[in-house]
Amino acid sequence: MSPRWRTTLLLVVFCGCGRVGYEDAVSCAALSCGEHPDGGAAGAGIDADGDGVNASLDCADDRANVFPGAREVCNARDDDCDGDIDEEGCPTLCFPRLMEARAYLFCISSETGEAERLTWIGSRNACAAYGYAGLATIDSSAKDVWVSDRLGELTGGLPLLWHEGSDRENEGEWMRRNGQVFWRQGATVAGAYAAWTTTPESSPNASLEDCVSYRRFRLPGSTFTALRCDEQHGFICEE
Ligand SMILES: [Ca+2]
Ligand SMILES: [Ca+2]
Ligand SMILES: [Ca+2]
Repeated sequence: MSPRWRTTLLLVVFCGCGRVGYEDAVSCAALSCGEHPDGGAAGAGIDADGDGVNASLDCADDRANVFPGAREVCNARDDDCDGDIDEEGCPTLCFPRLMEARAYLFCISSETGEAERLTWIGSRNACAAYGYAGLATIDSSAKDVWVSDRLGELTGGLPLLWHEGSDRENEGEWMRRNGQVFWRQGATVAGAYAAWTTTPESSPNASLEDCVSYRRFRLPGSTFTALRCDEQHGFICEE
């Protein structure tokens, strides 16, 4: 029996939902429909992360997206508490890595092949489909170094990879999805982090190159390159 169907069956029994679809099973696990096998009402007792599952049944009571029956995301973690990590598999040539307990997914080319290449928006959407919040926010020197090191480990090449940031809305004002502006009219915004190889304004095509990509260089600090958003590349997701 596949892990997904094993999970579904477990949850149908577990919650008594009487439904068999995987999404139903997930919503069942989110306690739309019943009681836990300990006889307690759903959500009763200690539930530090507020995911509706008692600590006694939750393999990570400090993570609201981890509980029995949760979606198993490709993230180097056991999300559904069945003891197996990423048993549903990962997208082709996408590799999960953890930085300070936060998961990142590197979808890249490597010696063995190439991950799906997508536009910047397509990459954002793919990250969401893979269970991530969006593209990676590379907003510190420490994270830049960490990403560079992971790419050194994962690929011998220097692929261009989409990450978070664009000036699509206001030309010259580079913003991440969290609303943080990190570069404005030729200068790093105070307290923000930017690491351009060459500054976006210096390109003759600056008005067209509105999305930021990452390329590992010998030294972090010069890893950002502005590209046209409809170019197709690998990408880095962040939860
Ligand atoms: Ca949890
Ligand atoms: Ca699992
Ligand atoms: Ca997982």
